[in-house]
Amino acid sequence: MTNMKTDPDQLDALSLQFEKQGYLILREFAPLPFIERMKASAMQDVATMREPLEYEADVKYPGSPESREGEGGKTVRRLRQAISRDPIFREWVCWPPLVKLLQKLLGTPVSCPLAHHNCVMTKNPRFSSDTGWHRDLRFWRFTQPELISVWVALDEEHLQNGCLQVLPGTHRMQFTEDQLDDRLFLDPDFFQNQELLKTVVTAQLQPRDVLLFHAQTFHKATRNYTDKTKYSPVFTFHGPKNSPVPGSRSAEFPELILPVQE
Ligand SMILES: O=C(O)CCC(=O)C(=O)O
Repeated sequence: MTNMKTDPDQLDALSLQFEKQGYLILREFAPLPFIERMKASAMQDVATMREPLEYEADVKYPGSPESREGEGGKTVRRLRQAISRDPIFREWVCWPPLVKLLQKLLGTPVSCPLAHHNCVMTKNPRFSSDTGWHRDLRFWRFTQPELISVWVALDEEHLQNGCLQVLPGTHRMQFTEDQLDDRLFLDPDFFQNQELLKTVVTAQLQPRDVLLFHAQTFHKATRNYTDKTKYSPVFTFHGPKNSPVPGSRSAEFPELILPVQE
C-alpha cells in the first residue's frame, strides 16, 4: 500500500513538525479494515469484561465511581495488554507506514514497551472521568525521555466525548514543582500556568485519524458527555538509544521490537 505519509520529503516535514509541537495529527492514516477489527475486538472484550482491565473506579479522578463495589464501579476504563488480546493490535503497531514514520522520529529499530499504554481506552458515557493535564512520563522510568505514543481514533473524537487536548511545545519545556499538584498534574489555577493553558489544541479526530504525542507533552481529556462509548487504542514507542530503567515498573514486561522497514 502506498501512502503519502511515508514519502521521504513528507517524513522530513512531519519530523520537523513533531519536534516543534510535540504532537502530530495524521488524517485518514490507519486503514479502515484495521479500524473495524480493532473496534469489534474492543467492544467484545468490554462486553465480556475480559481481563486484564482498569476500572474507572481505580483512578479516582473527578467523575470516577467511588469504588469498584459502588454504582458504576465495574465500568471499564482501559483494556490492558492489547497486543496480547487480538492479533489485529500487533498488526497495527507493525504496519509498515506507521513503523517507517516511527523509525524517522525515533531511530531504528523501534520498540514498543508492553508495560505502558498497550491498551484500548474505553470512555463510557455514564461513568467516565476527567483526566487532568499530565505528562505520561511522570510515572515511567526510562533512560531518556524520548518516547512517543500513538493514539488511533476508532470513533469520532471531540470535546463532548472526551477527546484528547494537548499543550503544544510542552515536551521541551521545564516546569517547577509549584506548577504541579501532588499527583503531578499541572495546576490549572496556578498563575504561571494560565497563559500556557490558552495555547490548548483540541485533537478532534475522525475514525482512521492518528494522534502522535511525545511522552513529555502535557495532555488532558474530560469525561464522555455523549451516550456512546469511545474506544481509542494507544501504544507507546521508543528508539534504539532508549530503554526502561532496570528494576522499575517500566521494565516489568518485555518489549515488542518492531520489524524493521527499509
Ligand atoms: O482519555 C483520557 O481520559 C486520557 C487518557 C490519558 O491521557 C492517559 O491515559 O495517559
